[in-house]
Amino acid sequence: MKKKIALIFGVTGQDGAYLSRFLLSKNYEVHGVKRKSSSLNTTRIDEIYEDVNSAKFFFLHYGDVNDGQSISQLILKIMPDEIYNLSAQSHVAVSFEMPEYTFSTNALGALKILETIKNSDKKIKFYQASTSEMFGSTPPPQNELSRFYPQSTYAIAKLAAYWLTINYREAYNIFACNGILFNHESPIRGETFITKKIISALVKIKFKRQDILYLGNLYSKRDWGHAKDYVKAMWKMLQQKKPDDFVIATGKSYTIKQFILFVSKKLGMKISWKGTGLNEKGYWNQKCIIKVTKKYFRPSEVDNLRGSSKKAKKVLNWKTDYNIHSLISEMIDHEIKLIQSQVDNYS
Ligand code: NAP
Ligand code: G4F
Repeated sequence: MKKKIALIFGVTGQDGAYLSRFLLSKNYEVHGVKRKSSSLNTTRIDEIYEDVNSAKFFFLHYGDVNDGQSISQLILKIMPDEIYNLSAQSHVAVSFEMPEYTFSTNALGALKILETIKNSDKKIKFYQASTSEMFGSTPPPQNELSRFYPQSTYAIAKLAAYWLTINYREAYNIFACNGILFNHESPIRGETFITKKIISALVKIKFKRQDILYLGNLYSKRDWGHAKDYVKAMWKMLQQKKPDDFVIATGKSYTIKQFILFVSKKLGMKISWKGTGLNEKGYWNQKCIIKVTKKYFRPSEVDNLRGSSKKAKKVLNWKTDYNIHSLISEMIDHEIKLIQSQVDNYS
């Protein structure tokens, strides 16, 4: 049987790496778009090349979604069956510092891909990486019918891409879907996102490689799942008879402080808290190891995200293999192995 061809924008990111592996396991030929960078940015997918079986069906191309002409040429050359647009300036806090770049990449990037699909002779299916951030200040539980009230340029740009996806589906009969994914994490999550930042720092503090962890708002709530479970939902959306939009979430949410508690318990570190607001501090073995700093607060915050994936469970038969505790354990094990390998390299 002829292999299906998938093209992934954002292949070098957390989800791009998991989705590549998943699609290769489903017998796809996978093409990924990577940006030109001055140093290596393919660490998350390097292993795929080292695997002789998957490397034969895995191809990388240079590209940037801000460069419409090259993106269009690439799509028309590869002529994929499915396109997954995972590319984004994906950090909410950074979008307050780089609003124009974020808007261009996250909104116009999707438009450039959709325009090419519209003008192509082939019926190319399209997945758009939409986000729970679009719900912003709408209280939980959030589902496909909840009101959008974004709180950052990141989320506003994603909302534009969300509506472009729906408009191109309705106006031009394109098989285009929005996956409205809540936070999902993994050992290969970017270092500056909260889960990875906390786990990496607490492991380093325990092994005496770091003294203090600086954080912002400890009281926002997030619904955290595992990226490995979430990329399966992306693929399932494109295998349906009709294109549609789906919320992907665990249905459980915790504050940042509760997340710290789960991690510290697994590490056998008893953290006690003193003070409030910017003076709140976390102590371990009588030493201050966590401090709150204004620097990491956002001009506007999304306080409470907890999604309902009833529709995805029913229509896609989407199931999860992980919960927050197995997610944290896997992330901790990964950080400990990293530290141990550094010790081995120097001994
Ligand atoms: P990520 O690790 O930050 O990956 C983002 C990817 O986009 C990277 O491969 C990055 O390349 C690429 N990229 C950035 N700017 C680009 C550009 N101008 N042209 C082409 N590629 C570009 O993000 P992720 O966690 O895997 O998330 C995947 C997608 O889902 C993102 O769109 C994100 O906004 C969205 N999302 C994520 C979550 C979550 O909790 N993880 C939840 C909802 C939605 P470099 O490696 O070169 O930087
Ligand atoms: O881990 P975060 O940076 O993720 P955030 O802002 O929820 O965005 C992530 O999830 C979205 C889906 O809901 C994606 F669309 C997006 O691409 C990204 O993957 O922050 C989580 C929470 C926030 O409330 C933030 O204010 O943690 C709070 N926080 C407190 N201190 C911090 C810090 N966040 C970061 N990154 N760093 C801190 O020091």
